Amino acid sequence: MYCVQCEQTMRNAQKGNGCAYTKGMCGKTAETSDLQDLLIATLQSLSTWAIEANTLGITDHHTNSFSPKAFFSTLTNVNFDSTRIIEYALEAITLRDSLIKQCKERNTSIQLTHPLAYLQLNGSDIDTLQEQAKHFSLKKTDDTNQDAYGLRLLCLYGLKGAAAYMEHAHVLGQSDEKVYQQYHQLMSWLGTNPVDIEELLNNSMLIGQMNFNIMALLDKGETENFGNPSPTTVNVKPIAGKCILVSGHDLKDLYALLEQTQDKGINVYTHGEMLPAHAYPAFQKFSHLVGNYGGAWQKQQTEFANFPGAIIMTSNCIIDPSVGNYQDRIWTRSMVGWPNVKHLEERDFTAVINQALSLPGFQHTEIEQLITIGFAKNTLLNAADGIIDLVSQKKLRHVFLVGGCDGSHEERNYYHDFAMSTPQDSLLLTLGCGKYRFNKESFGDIEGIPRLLDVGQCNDAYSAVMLAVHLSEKLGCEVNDLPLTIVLSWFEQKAIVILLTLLSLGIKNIYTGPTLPAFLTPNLINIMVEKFKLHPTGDAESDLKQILAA
Ligand code: FSO
Ligand code: SF4
Repeated sequence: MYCVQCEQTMRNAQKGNGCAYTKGMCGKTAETSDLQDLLIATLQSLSTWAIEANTLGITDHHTNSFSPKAFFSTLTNVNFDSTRIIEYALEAITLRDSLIKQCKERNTSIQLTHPLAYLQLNGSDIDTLQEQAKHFSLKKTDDTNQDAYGLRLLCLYGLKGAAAYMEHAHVLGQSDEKVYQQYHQLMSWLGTNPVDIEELLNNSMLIGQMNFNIMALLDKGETENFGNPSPTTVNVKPIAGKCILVSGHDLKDLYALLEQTQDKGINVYTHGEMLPAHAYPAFQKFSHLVGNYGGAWQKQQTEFANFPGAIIMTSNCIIDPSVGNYQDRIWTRSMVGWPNVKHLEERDFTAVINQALSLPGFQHTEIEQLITIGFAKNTLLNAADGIIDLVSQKKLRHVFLVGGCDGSHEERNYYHDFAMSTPQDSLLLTLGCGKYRFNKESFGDIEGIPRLLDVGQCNDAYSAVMLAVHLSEKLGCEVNDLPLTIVLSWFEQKAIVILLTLLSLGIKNIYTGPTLPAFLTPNLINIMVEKFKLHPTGDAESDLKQILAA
């Protein structure tokens, strides 16, 4: 196996970075990791023919939407089940062959030279396919061009993040043929192992720009389906009664579950990235959506173990449930998978509901603790004039966006320390699961505006960008001239594509950590620092001083 896609990857100065033995730090086995490499090659083959089919006037929405969903299964902490990865690979080849057939019907002499155009799987059993997968390993073989290799990985992981957001948008009824075509172009191009540094850098920016359009689609999907979020208080303590916990990013799953649990005597709790649901009007009609439980994903092995009901993982991040012995109480949905954990392909939650009714539920109601969320695009844009007033009255010095992913490493306390040290005359926007480092602390307010503004999920970075663009338009300046600093914590590939999106928008002086991606060479890091004025995070206090002094 070779995987270097996330922040917690193994780092070794002598042997090189990356999880490369029998199991990754996340628990992904060599078998699943290898099969995921093979799946990516099949998807690149599929994309190659999707482009060709498009030029011949053939568009297949099922094929277009299948690819990002299958690709999503290869992100960190999504799918650890080898049999499901094989199913996706087999489906990719079936869809690809169907496209070849349709293309040949329109152009009998069609012949492609792409190295993956005619990729065939050597069988359908795990051992044979794992053997075949070795030919598609992401392990670097060409030591003479490490920069190109690092950039290929940057593009691959950025594309993975974009694919995840495409799937989230698609679930909410949003897709765009132009985006699908751009995605296929980039997937197919990457399958040729490009080496030109400039082309790789340019295409990494294209991936970022594409993702901006995808995040706009996702925002549209969320608000058209569920309304515009507004500031809302959420209880973060348990209430006595039967219970179901819903984690991940898929609001549609949560909505379906709430409909199916109405009048069943079950309290539903959000976990992790599902927290923003409470702020949408469509969810506020459900009185049995009672609160939010637990912290960020890395705490699930103890928090899920102590949750006395059923648990649904609608997307990332799942980790080994056997550690907390709750593998019988956790259910996966969509592209999520864990071996021998029950999987729901459809939104019929009957079995989960019956299980929750058979489990004890919380025995006591704890004293309520409320947090405030719901500062997404509309609310932020409406607050823009007030923010400008506060700046002109010198009551607001700086706006920080401290967000992204959380993780288990201790260095991530940086984000807590940074947030807690921000001065009283500053606002603190946050999003993603990184906020759990500080979202239960008190930050006070400035003239009635809470200092801590929870924008939503990681993809709601779109809302924060729109606020920045809106403020710069109103003030007649560049986004980079605003008293605004982004402090990003990255863990997995969604965060990589958000970083690429911000860089492609020309946003400079982003602080990012807690460590830099292990797949970037020192030379590439220098390019990032010089070209984009990217700052690796250091010490919270010094970074804050440096930002405020600038
Ligand atoms: Fe977190 Fe996991 Fe949103 Fe990520 S739950 S780490 S960037 O998958 O998706 O913030
Ligand atoms: Fe290692 Fe991260 Fe890959 Fe898991 S996802 S195998 S922890 S690099």
